[in-house]
Amino acid sequence: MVRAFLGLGSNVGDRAGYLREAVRGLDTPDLRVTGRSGVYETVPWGVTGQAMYLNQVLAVETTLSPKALLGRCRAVEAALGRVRRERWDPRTVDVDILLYGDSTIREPDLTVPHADLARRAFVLVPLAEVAPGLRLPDGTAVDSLLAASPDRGSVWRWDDADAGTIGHEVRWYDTLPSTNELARREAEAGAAEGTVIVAEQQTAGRGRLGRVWASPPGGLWLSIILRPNLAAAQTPLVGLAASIATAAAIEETTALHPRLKWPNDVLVGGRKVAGLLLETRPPAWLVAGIGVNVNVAPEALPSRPRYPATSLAAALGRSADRGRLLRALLRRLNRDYDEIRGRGADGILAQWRARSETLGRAVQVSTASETIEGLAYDVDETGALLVRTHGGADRRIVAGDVTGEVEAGVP
Ligand code: BT5
Repeated sequence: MVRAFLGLGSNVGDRAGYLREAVRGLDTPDLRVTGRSGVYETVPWGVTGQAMYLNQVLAVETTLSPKALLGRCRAVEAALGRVRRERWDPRTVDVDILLYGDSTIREPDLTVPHADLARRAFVLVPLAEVAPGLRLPDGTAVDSLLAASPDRGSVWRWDDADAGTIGHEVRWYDTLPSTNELARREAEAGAAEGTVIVAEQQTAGRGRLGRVWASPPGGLWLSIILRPNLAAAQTPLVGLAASIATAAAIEETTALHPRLKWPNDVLVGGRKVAGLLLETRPPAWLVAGIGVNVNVAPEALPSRPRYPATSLAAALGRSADRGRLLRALLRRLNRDYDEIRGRGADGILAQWRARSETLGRAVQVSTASETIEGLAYDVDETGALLVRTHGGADRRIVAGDVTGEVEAGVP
């Protein structure tokens, strides 16, 4: 019996399902699966625009030779539908031999330890979990490789609760002009509801009304393709839900307590940490673009923003985990989006009111045609802001920028 370690990866379709099937296919009398790590989600490495992977590492005990084990891995891949063409093709499931006892093998079709093992956090993290204290044949400790791994932050634990419509496929790009721009094109071309597009940086990130959105590396810049089938007047509710999800995800993954500024800004300590841009062609599609200043240095933010700005890293004094934040956001949005479509606006409005920085304040709201001053006293069932002017008239505002008292409290 030889103890070996296998690496599993999947980035199309029901990824977690493929991993489970692969474990079932591998576990046989001559190849016993004796341990398995948790499932981790990872940013695809070495490519741009591919869906994120799920990865897992298995500990096995086997009587198979290395060649026979390789044949078994290929057979399980083939049974699950993977066609090997290009090295970086999307894969239903990929099964690699990471380690085979203390052997070092250098042959054309088999390199053990696996060539990527020492460098890639998506292998090292689950390997260290399934075999604490493990050393490679040359004596190197897996833990020390992990400590030196540059991409540790691009690997996070996956939760089966993350398997909702929104985020079933998250495509990760290095650089895009604007994730919203690509998402709109993809939505027009028929992309599935819930497809998410993320970019490490944007060269033409945009805010509302044609404004520029600064999108340097370190932030979380994403767009979500939705097909909510709501009346046009109700689409702002999706914006409220997305900003609530953003605030809730920040709260869940950091110690911060974000507040919301109408319509869709997320504030930390009175400063804007995230903004939202909804673009829609009802009833066909709606794209929710979300920009979160995560690990963005204050110098990389606009020097004279319309509203005081900050980043999570600046507020926390340390960097924050973008992957966990992304998943927490998508999980929450899945829930609230279903609720809006099923039960209506009440739950979302209650959550928004509870986090609101705008309600109960004297505000100035600039719309396309005028500036309205008064007390912001509520939002209605479509997400419009209700303001009682100093003259006592009630105004309902569908789109605008809030300034005034809200800013007075900001240093
Ligand atoms: C927004 O606009 O707040 C919407 C931001 C949406 C950005 C996301 S990123 C992913 C997706 N793809 C895109 O191309 N966009 C979306 P608005 O409320 O109009 O705020 C824009 C104003 O905020 C600018 O005029 C600046 O003054 C300021 N600003 C620009 N970049 C900022 C940043 N990174 N953080 C805080 N404020 C910023």
